[in-house]
Amino acid sequence: MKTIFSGIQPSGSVTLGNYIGAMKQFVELQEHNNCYFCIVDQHSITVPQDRLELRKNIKSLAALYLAIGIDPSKSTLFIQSEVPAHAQAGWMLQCVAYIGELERMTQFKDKSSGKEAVSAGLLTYPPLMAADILLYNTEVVPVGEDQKQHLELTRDLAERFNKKYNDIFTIPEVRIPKDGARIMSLQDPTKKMSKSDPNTKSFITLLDDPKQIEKKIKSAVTDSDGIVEYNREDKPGITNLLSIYSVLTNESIDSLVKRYQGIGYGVFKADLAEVVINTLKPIQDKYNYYIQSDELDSILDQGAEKANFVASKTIKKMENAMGLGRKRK
Ligand code: ATP
Ligand code: LTN
Repeated sequence: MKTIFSGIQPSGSVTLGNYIGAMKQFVELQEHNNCYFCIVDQHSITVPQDRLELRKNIKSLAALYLAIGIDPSKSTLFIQSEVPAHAQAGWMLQCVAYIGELERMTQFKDKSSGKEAVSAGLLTYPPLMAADILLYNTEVVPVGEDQKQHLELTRDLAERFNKKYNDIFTIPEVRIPKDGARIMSLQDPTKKMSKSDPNTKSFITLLDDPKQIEKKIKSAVTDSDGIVEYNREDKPGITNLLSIYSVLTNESIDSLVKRYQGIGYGVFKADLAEVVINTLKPIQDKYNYYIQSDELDSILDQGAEKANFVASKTIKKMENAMGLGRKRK
């Protein structure tokens, strides 16, 4: 049994990329591990958010966690801002991190490039993420490929803290799925599918209805040669669709390629739309139940209580190690 931590930002509607790259693994992992799943709302305000929209997205993400199969009797589900230790530990770790290493993060470079006003929080996002992870003595962090660099920094910060102050942190391992670790945008298959992409045709959300799913897959950018083939370099569009098809059905890419030989993209896309619709239908039914249920608030209250209990102990250790305040037991 290992301690697992992962987080998702309530920065929009959860996409098929988030599901395949991260959430799908959460459900398997909770069976034999001590899992914490977090709605990282403090991370989402590193870029501008509408307050009412953010509130809606937080609740919606909580309901989605439950809808995909997170079981509150097995996992701790909570909201980051309801556990003050995250911001406290985030600050201490900002003081351990160097500006240079934060500026080298590709997510920071991508999200800040071309923007006039870039918040300081966007730069100091990774120490807060490290805090999320290190507060719970996390051993494994399941995430998509794009978070690998942040995980390496988390390990560096933990090692640096342990060496400089006191050996209190467990060094976490990253866990990236073998298939589907990087689902690409349906409109630009060289970019990752992202829930904050302004072009809504570029992603499928877990709450899209069948008509929207059909439309988005039908208009997914491919190429003009009409051959269903896996080739990341030359045919990124159809390759991305093949990956989605394969992870959702467990049918191998080879078998799919054989099955669709000589058949055009139209049929392939129509079949894929059906696969996606059928995968999402039970999730959407459960979502509709949870989003209206009082259970949601009590699950989040219990989650925050459990997380607070564990995280506040780590805060005491961190403060003692750094010499903050007065000695506490
Ligand atoms: P944003 O666009 O607002 O930055 P996002 O869609 O990238 O958000 P996050 O909340 O940052 O989503 O990520 C949640 C989890 O989903 C992370 O583990 C991340 O690695 C994973 N993930 C995000 N996008 C993809 C993708 N396109 N393919 C696979 N995994 C993904
Ligand atoms: N940075 C992540 C979200 C995130 C996270 C975490 C993931 C915040 N804290 C802790 C794993 C563990 C993202 O942008 N996807």
